Amino acid sequence: MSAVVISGTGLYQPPHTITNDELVASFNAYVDVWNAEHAAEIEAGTRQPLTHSSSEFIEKASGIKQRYVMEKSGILDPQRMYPRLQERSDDQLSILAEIAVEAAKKALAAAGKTGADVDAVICSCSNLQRAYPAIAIEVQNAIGAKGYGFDMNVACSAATFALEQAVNAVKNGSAKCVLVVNPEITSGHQEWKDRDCHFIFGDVATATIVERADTATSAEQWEVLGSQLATQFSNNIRNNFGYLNRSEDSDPQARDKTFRQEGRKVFKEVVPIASAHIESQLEALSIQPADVRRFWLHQANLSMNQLIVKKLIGAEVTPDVAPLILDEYANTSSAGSIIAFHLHRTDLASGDVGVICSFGAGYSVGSVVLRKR
Ligand code: CO8
Repeated sequence: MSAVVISGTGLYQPPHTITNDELVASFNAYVDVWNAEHAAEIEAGTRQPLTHSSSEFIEKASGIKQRYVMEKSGILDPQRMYPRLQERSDDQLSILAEIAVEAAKKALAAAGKTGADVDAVICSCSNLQRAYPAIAIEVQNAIGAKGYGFDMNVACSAATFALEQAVNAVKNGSAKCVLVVNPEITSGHQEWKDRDCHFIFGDVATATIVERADTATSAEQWEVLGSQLATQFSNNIRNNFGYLNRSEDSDPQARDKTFRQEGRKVFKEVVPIASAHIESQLEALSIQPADVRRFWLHQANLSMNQLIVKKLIGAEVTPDVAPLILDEYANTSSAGSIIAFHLHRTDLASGDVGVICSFGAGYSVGSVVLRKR
């Protein structure tokens, strides 16, 4: 059996950025208007006033300085606070497929492949634009790929879970060359009016080519030494948006129909889960954590990543060991660890080992151990 490699990755970066200062200015304007509108109830003590957000808090608590978004004016409009996206006709490429295709083109070029070389497409992300036809099949059609495509969703762990499906497909022979895409338009389901989480997410798309080593021709290849997935039920990150909302006669604008979390609980509970997960996978592969050259981790929180890696290697964590991209991109859900891998790997030497690891809603955690060829 040929080894399985990652032979190329690609990144699509949306055209607009929102800095923390811009975000906080619009949020605070919304708060002032809301408090003025509810002044009588606030005065009577029947409603609590909303509180201003702050850039200092955001950067200190999370490490985030800015985020990329598909559309900016709607998010920053205090009367609206979500993006303004144009509805497209059924014969146009959907926006989620479009950004996936942009990332895919770059990954294909990096791997020295064309769409015709691909015989499976997996679209894996935390928010799918529609129920069907699958976005993956639309991407398959747009790039001229053969074989099959399907969508899957494991929230922030969607990329690593999809990589395992891609590796298994190549190993068992159901595909020779798999394109995994992670289009994340998180701005559509972020709650921009909630001070606790309005700063968390950004939009982006990533793509990865997984193929047999004996067909790979790219200059840079990463052998997949193993992958490991785990889930454990938690309500601490949740979104109740879904196709039964109409039948339930529930309010489509209700708070539970967008992203919400108990951030502090998630932080506390997921750090030990993620570090134990990586440790057990490395042990199974007879690799010492201290021998891992780089950890490309899910990008939700700077301190969280430092704690996870510190638990593993028993030393202070430098950006060289665990690179950070969330300062520029914010949390891009499933795409975060792939962006880190995409942007921070060329300096590694042949034989170096690295770990891609994602963790988040579910809870879910997925890790993929790679060795540079
Ligand atoms: N500005 C100023 N002050 C604030 C703000 C704000 N914006 N927000 C909260 N505060 C205040 C609070 O009121 C509190 O004040 P006090 O101490 O007086 O009560 C104080 O700051 C501390 O608040 P927190 O305890 O909430 O702050 P934390 O230090 O815990 O930081 C974080 C909050 C940054 C959210 C942090 O808890 C965190 O990063 N946790 C980890 C979260 C995580 O990893 N989540 C993963 C979710 S992503 C995922 O799984 C993908 C889901 C699918 C994507 C969907 C896309 C939309």
